[in-house]
Amino acid sequence: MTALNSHKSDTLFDRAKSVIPGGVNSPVRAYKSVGRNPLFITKASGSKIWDADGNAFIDYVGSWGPMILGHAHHRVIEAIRKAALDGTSYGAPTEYEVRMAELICKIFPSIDMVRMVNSGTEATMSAVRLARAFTGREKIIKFEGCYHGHGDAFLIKAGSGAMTFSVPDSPGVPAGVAEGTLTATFNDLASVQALLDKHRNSVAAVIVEPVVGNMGCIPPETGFLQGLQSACTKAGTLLIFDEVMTGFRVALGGAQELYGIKPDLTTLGKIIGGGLPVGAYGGRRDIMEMVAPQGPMYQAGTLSGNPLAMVAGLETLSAIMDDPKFYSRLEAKAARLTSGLQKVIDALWLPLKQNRVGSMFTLFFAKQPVRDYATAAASDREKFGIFFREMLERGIALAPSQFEAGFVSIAHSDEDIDKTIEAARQSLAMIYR
Ligand code: KE4
Repeated sequence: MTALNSHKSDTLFDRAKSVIPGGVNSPVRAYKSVGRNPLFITKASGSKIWDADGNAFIDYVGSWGPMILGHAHHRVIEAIRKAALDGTSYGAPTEYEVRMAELICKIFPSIDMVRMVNSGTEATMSAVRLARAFTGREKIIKFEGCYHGHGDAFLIKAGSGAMTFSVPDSPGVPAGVAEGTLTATFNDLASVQALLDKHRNSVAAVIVEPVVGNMGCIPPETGFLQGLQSACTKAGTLLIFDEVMTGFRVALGGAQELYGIKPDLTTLGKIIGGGLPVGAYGGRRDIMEMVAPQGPMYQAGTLSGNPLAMVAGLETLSAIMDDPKFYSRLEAKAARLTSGLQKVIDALWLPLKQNRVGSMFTLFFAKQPVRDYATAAASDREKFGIFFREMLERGIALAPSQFEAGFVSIAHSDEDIDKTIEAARQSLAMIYR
């Protein structure tokens, strides 16, 4: 393969590193775990992105989830353009926020009220504070390898970039905060029950990625989510579904629609901002009424419910809902990809495993099925890095970490997908020759 010309990206990265920690504004973008400099992107459209050197790639990062329609969808761009002519932020309520809240409450039966914030991290931090305020309890249970943003309480055995860079327990988190976070094993109900029994009446909430994206994609095993819900109900502990990634992704109503669960609180983000900064938390009315100014639990944000983010999200959801076959079409695209990859794996007898839920997927360089942190962590990161680089050389931009999910958008064509499968066949044949 001819080496990718990335001269302009490399130059930009050198400049960036002298003024931005690690040269990036979010660690996983640095490509550190895949052994090359990051590409600096100049534009994107549909399923494609272009870097500073003019190289085009079929993109499976999709801004880490928001780009379910594909990049620069004309309806979203036009909505932002029009709204921007009326100003970019008022620091005052707008009708857009009411429409977004009404739409979320309509789509998610478990959500009676919702508060908009500016990121998934803000959403999960606020949801946990609210659970503690509502229950009067202090501890929370999360799952090893799950990632809920960079709030102190969550950087305990965290996934995503924290897992990628092996800093699952970040320095700077006070011991007192760390003590408040208990960790269980995903897909292992007994590990949850043991903690609830040991810390009886002191666990405010269990927070879970109902379909994990941040160890790579890991689906819940049959009965796991239902078991979580009943264990929480019995213990008087709130169940928080972190659907920042899965909301509107694995189904319009997220994982809770897919698996028939009504969590007490839900966090959302990504898709509901259409690519602009957004997050949200919502749930049972009796809980949400504790949030200021209606109740005593304080949470605020200068740009919460920003009009441009609202219109981008509203137009994204409207475009999805205008197509009654949207999710079946998206499923067919993702299934085409992973069944094509499976044919390559089987033909070459490769020790690789795939997980997929809807349009979230991960190819694990693992000999055993990946069902939790330990089986994910056993993946061959070095081989993944080589695979990532080989795919990039062939015009395919995967998520730059073994511990991230990839995303198929409605804009990915059969041609894109078939090209991806062929690139994977060539790359894997080279790695395992
Ligand atoms: P943000 O604060 O990054 O908007 O959202 C945090 C978050 C919360 N919950 C879940 C389930 C998430 O996946 C995320 C963020 N996802 C990562 C991708 N794994 C964002 C990418 C990044 O950190 O740059």
